[in-house]
Amino acid sequence: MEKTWRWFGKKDKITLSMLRQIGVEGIVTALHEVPNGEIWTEEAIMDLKNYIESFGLRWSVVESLPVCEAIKYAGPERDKLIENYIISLENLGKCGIKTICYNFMPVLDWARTDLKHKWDDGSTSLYFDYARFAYFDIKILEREGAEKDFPADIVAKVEELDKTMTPEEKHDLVYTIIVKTQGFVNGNINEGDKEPIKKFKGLLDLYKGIDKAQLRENMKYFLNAIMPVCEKWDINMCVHPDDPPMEVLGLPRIVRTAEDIRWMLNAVDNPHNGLTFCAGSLSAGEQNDVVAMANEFASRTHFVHMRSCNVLGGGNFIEAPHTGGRGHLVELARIFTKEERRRNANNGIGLPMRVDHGKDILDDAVNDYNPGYGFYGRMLALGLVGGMMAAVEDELK
Ligand code: DNO
Repeated sequence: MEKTWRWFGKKDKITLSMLRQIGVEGIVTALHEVPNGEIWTEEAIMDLKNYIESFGLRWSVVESLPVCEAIKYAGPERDKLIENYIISLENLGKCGIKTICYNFMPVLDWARTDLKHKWDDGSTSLYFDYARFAYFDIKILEREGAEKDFPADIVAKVEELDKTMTPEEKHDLVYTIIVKTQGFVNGNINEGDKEPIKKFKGLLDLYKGIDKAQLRENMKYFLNAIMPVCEKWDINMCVHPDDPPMEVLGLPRIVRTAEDIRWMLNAVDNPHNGLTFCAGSLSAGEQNDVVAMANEFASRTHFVHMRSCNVLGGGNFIEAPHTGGRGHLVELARIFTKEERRRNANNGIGLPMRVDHGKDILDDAVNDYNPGYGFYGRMLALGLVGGMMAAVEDELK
């Protein structure tokens, strides 16, 4: 697999020359300054591409070309937004960038409740505490009917928490769930937004009456509309699984399970409609057998995220070191390396892989990196996963 790295553009403190030194081959990035829904021009794409190439690297993957909410909930402006999306794809195709990651999660991209969960050794990981998430939903958003979406023991924990949560803790929880984890991925709420909770509730309202079946229809509509431009430029679309792979905040989520992925690949049965195999997101769901899913979906996987979670019971999970957890990354390295060889025999296209989130170690804690995207932790993870890949290459000789 091609060793890639998520880089947040010229403003990223982690520079391309640093990445060259640690064995990165390809870059995963986006035109982060372009607001969702606007066209990515050929000039802007070429400018960034040339910059990346001037460091001896390749722009391997776009993560993400965001899909606007109105496309997801089928608002009146959806066709215009899809038209813009197609023009952006066309421009990317012209510039030779052909692997595009996106997601179809309503309102909330990934969710965590704690960005600095401590391990005994002093390092920290991202963490999801189901009861705290329920607290946000029931007590802070005060979403109508939210209690009914949680098991009784979680609702009881929420009542307990309510006795002790300080205003600072409440503020941190809101900031973590809807601001800090969202803004940098072109999310809906950005640093400095006034009244983020009000804005967030307004977004949730857009999905009233949209159930799983309707969201699936809307995804199918979107995919059918973009397939011709993907075929024209040999672009592979790869949907990112829902993170975590569960329903949240009363919103439907449709890329959570093997059954969901099977549905979406079959609904638009075109090789350009593919998957980002995010082992981290998938392994956070107890229902998911990650290795079985990798075997089943390898032929439609166009991008791999190597990361692993430990499920802790009661809906909680922690991001594990890359050698541990339910992601079984060694086996995934085997499966996807074999898949890459099969494809190389067919058409010479390599399979890009990035290590996803690392733990925060060493100086990561003092640098204000985007959550999950520290330098040292990811460098260590790349070393670990790179070692797995080298061992697999050796096995397959
Ligand atoms: C978080 C990421 C997600 C992902 C998008 C893809 O760290 O995994 O934000 O990039 O969902 O569209």
